[in-house]
Amino acid sequence: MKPENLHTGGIKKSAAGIPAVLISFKKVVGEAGWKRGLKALGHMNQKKGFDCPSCAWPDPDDERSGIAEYCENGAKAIAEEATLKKLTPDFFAANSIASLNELTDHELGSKGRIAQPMYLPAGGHYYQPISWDEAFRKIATALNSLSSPDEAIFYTSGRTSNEAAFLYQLFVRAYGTNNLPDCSNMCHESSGVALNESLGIGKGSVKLDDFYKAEVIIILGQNPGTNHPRMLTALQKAKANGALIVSINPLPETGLMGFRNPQQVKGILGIDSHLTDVFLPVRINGDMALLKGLAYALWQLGATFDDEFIREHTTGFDAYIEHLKEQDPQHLSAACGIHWQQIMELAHLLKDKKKIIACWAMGLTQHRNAVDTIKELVNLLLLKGSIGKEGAGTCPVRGHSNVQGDRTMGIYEKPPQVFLDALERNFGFKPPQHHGYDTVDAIKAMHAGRAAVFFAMGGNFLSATPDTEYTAEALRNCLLTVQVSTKLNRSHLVHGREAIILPCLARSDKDGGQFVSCENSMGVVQQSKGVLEPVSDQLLSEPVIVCRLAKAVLGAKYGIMWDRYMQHYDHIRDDIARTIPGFENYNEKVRQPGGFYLPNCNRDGKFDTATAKAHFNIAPVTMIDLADDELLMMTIRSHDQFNTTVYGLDDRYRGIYNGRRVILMNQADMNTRRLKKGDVVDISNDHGGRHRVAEQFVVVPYPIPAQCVATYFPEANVLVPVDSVAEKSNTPVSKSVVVKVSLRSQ
Ligand SMILES: Nc1nc2c(c(=O)[nH]1)N[C@H]1C(S)=C(S)[C@@H](COP(=O)(O)OP(=O)(O)OC[C@H]3O[C@@H](n4cnc5c(=O)[nH]c(N)nc54)[C@H](O)[C@@H]3O)O[C@H]1N2
Ligand SMILES: Nc1nc2c(c(=O)[nH]1)N[C@H]1C(S)=C(S)[C@@H](COP(=O)(O)OP(=O)(O)OC[C@H]3O[C@@H](n4cnc5c(=O)[nH]c(N)nc54)[C@H](O)[C@@H]3O)O[C@H]1N2
Ligand SMILES: [Mo]
Repeated sequence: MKPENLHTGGIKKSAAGIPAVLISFKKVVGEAGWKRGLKALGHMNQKKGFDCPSCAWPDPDDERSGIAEYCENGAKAIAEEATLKKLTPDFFAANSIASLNELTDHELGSKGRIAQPMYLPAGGHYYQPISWDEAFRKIATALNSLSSPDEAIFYTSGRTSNEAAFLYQLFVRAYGTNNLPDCSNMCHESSGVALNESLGIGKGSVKLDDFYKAEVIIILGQNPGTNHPRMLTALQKAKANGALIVSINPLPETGLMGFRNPQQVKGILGIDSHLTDVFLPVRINGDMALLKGLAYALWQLGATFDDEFIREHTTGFDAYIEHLKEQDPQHLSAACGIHWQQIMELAHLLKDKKKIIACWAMGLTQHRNAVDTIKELVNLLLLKGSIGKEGAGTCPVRGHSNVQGDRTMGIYEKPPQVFLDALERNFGFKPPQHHGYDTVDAIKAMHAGRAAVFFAMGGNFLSATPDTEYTAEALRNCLLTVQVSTKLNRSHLVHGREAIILPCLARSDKDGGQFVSCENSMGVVQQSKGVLEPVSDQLLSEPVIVCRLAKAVLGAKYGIMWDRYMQHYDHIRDDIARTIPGFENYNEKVRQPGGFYLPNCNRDGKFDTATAKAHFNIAPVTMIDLADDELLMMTIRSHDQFNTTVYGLDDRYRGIYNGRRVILMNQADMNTRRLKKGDVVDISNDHGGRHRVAEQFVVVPYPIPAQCVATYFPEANVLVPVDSVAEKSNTPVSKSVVVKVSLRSQ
């Protein structure tokens, strides 16, 4: 980006409204044409249509909006998929890897859908067409030549359907490894670990309906206006029903401040509903101190806890109170950057409330102490008896549209023993019993030469993972890298000695007459059936890709019925039904309009922990010490991207246009560094003996707490050290990266 092209305006006061509707239509029609575009939009999130490939926010259980059950960013995701542009062999013959590498992520993605399998020979500079059979043969040869199955890595992104995910893990375990890292390792892993340990289930407990019955909704470290826009509709309804909305975020995120519902007359007329009642601009990673402060304040007020719930359903309460007594409110206040008075005021507001929902996303999960912070949030809910009753509970808002389903299907490097035993019982082979690599361990294994074949079911491993340069070295170390993809991305260009791209059908594409199914953020499983004519007859569905790969690698080994699965996906669902609890009569239940809820012990007021009780957790407040010249950086999403897919260069709600290499800074921090708006800086750090630099970022003054800065993911991933990870979950610490900035001499 040339810095002079960037321009900034004010932060928008409200999200959505008419501009969002216009942008949706323009984007979809621009890529797919009127007929195809409107067909796609008309079927998105409808009971007979397909699941939006964007976020995992649930659809309403009852009535779906007749006009549109999607949001601006869902529309952008569909425009991305439904595009009529495609990459023919001529495109690859005309563009070398080196020349493609010159393009930005936005330019790469906008080239179109990958239309046939492509192969990059060792030492080659151009991808060339390859037949499906030949591609599978090459992958099988590579996999079968490794000295151990543990030298192969099988990554999954979160768009993969339940059917594809189940087959994929089945194949990978039959091949002989648990090396199944996934995007969840970088996303809500910390939530899964914390919730499992404290409450006995790694998923959230609320249903959409609970939002409408809640007295308080606390939203921490989440920007729903951009990343889960349909959540704003739920918040608007919750607020109309009297809920108090508390937002805890270093930034005043537009969607949380105000919202114009594009489906309501008032919204169309430009009238905002103000969503947030209490906004606490916490310092980056200050949540632990803030939550502990809140618990302390509630305890001081007295008679604010649900004693009966605590007595009957929890352990560790007395020890937790002893721990609270040791806290120093002024220290907690300083650590989170929120005045003690404000924390006390919030405690007063919560004093008599019994139905609290806590929502959170990456602002809590991607820190070193993420697991403990989420457990501290659970402590608050336990104090208030806010789990296992209507209008209350945990709501970790998931990212990718089927990331939760992929986990349920067994995409996990640390599979529980009961799951492995069920596989053994049903499929006649003994799955590997030792744990595999998660994402960070996989990068390290490839870097150290302990893994040599990398296979990705979707995603963009190079750009999504931390320490881009280090990860690039790791991928280049491989003998073979394979990407099952819809669109071109950086992971096709930074590759192993040989590389293969396998193009697949996307969510909105017709797949014969077949449908697949997905699980949303609230544990509802429902079917998804594509409606668009695929752009090429060379595309295969993900389930078919896995079956053909499995046949090529395993042959008839173990007698697994790969051919039958390909004939009809009902056969896959039948085998899921007999392997995974909660999926009994899968084929029948998934055909009910709107799908079905999976069992959830917390929802029923139960805790599947060793003690059958919920646990209060005791953990210290840890501070990240910053030297005078250091800043704490969070890497966040702009309004115009889905993870590493960059839709455009604007972040409309934050008032940033035509540029992504920006660093949002507090004016006081700019002053001490003698920086002014528009200056171009390099951002750097030294960690673990490695010097990292991200060059040429434009300074944008922004209301962000002192010593905190924000940049966009994935541009700033070069700065996230691979060995800076969350305790227990091993999630890369993408939201508290210690950096320095220096003015570039121009
Ligand atoms: N349109 C669109 N939708 C998406 C995605 C997308 O890229 N684009 N990505 C999908 C995926 S995979 C995911 S995981 C989700 C991500 O959804 P989010 O988690 O909302 O995404 P981020 O942009 O990472 O935003 C993190 C938010 O946390 C705040 N934050 C950062 N650090 C802290 C902190 O220390 N404390 C607190 N309290 N807040 C903090 C940031 O200011 C920001 O508002 O969205 C999903 N949906
Ligand atoms: N610094 C920093 N890093 C982060 C984050 C952060 O907040 N900060 N967030 C992390 C999070 S929460 C996540 S979830 C990860 C995301 O990591 P990934 O899931 O690996 O990345 P995506 O950008 O979502 O993957 C996009 C690619 O998926 C492919 N694709 C799209 N649809 C399909 C499909 O239907 N099938 C197949 N096979 N392929 C498809 C396309 O080729 C596209 O280029 O990134 C993580 N990385
Ligand atoms: Mo995510």
